[in-house]
Amino acid sequence: MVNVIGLGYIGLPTALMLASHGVEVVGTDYNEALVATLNEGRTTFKEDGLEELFADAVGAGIRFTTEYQVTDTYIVSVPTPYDKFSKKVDPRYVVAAIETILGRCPKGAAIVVESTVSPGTIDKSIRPVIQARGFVIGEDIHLVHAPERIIPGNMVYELLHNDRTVGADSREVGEKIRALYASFCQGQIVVTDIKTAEMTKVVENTFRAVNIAFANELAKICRHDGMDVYEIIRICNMHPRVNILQPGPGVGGHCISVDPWFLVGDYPSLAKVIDESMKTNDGMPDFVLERIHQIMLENGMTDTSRVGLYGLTYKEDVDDCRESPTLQLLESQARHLASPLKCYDPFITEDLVPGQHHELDAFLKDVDLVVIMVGHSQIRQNMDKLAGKLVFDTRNCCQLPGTYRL
Ligand code: SAJ
Repeated sequence: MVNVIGLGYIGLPTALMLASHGVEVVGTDYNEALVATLNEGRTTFKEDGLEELFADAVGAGIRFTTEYQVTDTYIVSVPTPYDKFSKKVDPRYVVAAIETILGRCPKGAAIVVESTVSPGTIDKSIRPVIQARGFVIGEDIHLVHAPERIIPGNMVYELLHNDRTVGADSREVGEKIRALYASFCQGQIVVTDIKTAEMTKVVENTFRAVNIAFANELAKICRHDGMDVYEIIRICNMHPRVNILQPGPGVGGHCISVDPWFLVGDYPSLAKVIDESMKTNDGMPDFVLERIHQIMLENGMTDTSRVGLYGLTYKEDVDDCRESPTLQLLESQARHLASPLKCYDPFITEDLVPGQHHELDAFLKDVDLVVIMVGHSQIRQNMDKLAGKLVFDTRNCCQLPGTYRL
C-alpha cells in the first residue's frame, strides 16, 4: 500500500492515478475540511479529466483520511514555500511529514519526497532528522526524491505521458520506485542520485522563468521604441534554434515564481542571471500598473474605479491564485490610489478582493477600461463583448482594433 501525504495540486492527482492503475492507495492530509470534501465524493480543484480520474480511483478503493498509515511506501507531496528574505527553501512541511512518518513506519520503509526542494535540502534538512531518531538510512529507511513535472491545466495528460526523474541512494531502491511510477507513467523514467534529481527540478523551472524574463525585457525594449514585441518573437521563433516564450503581466503560480529563488538564496554570488530574471518578472505587475496610468491619461480618464482587471488566477483556465500577478498588482495599486480597481474571474467564486464582480456582463457594464490579465477561454470566446471599451491586453489574445498591449 502507498500512503500519499499531502492531497493538494500534485498529491491528489498522483494518488488518484496510482489507485486507478491497480495500486492500493490511502491519501492523507492534515486539512480535515479537504479530506471531508474528498470523502463526500467531490474534488477540491478544477482540472481537465480530474473528475473522471477521481471516479476511477474511488471505484478502485482509494481512501482519504487525516491519519498517517503504517505501510512500506510513502509519497510526500506537501508545499515547500521559500523564505522571502533569505530566498532559501523552507522545508518545514516536508520535515514535519517525515517526522510523523518516522513515528509509525515499519523498518525498511521507503519515503519518496515529491515536493520540490533545492539541491542539497535532503542532505541538509532531511537526513539529519532521520538520523537523530536513530534510523540508519539505507537500512531502516530508504530515501527517494521524485519531483513532479505536470503543468496545471494539463495535469492528467502530463501525469500519464511526461518523462520522470527518480533520485535514490541505491539503484535497487530507485528501480523499486521506478516500477511504482511505471504502473501509470508511459514516459521514460530516469533513475539518478538524489541531489541530481533535486537540481534538475529547480533548473527546469528556472529555465522557463529566465526565458519569460527575457520576453518581458524584450516587451519593455519594444514598448520604449515603438516595436511590436509579439511579431518580433513570432518571427524569431521561426529560426530553428530560437524558442522565446511570451511576455505577460508577471509570473505567478507556486513553481516558476518560487523555485528559481532557491538557487539565488543558496548561491547568491553565482546566480546573477537568475536573480535579475526574477526581479524582472516580479516587476511586471508594476509595469502593467504604469501602463494603465498612461492609457488613462491618453484617454482623459481620471476615475480608477472605472478600470477593471479581467482575471485573478495566475494563468488561463485554472482556479489557482497563488502568487497571481493580478493580486500583486492590486496590492501595489492599493498603496498608490484611493479607489480600488474592479476585477472579475470566472474561476473565482468566493470573495477574494474588494471591487470583485461575479458576473462578466455586470463587470463589463461597470468599467470603461478592461485590462486582460489572464487569457481564460471565456474571454477569448467573448471578445465581441469588449467592443466599445478601452482594452489593454497583457496576454495578446484580443484582436479588436485599438487594443493597447504591453
Ligand atoms: N507565463 C508567461 N509567459 C509564458 C508562459 C508562462 O508569462 O510564455 C506565466 C504564466 O502566465 C504564469 C507563470 O508564467 O503566471 C507560470 O505558468 P507556466 O504555465 O509557465 O507554469 P506552471 O507554474 O503552471 O507550471 C510549471 C511547469 N514547469 C515547466 O514548464 C518547466 C510544470 O511543468 C511544472 O510541473 C510546474 O511548474 C511545477 O509544479 O513545478
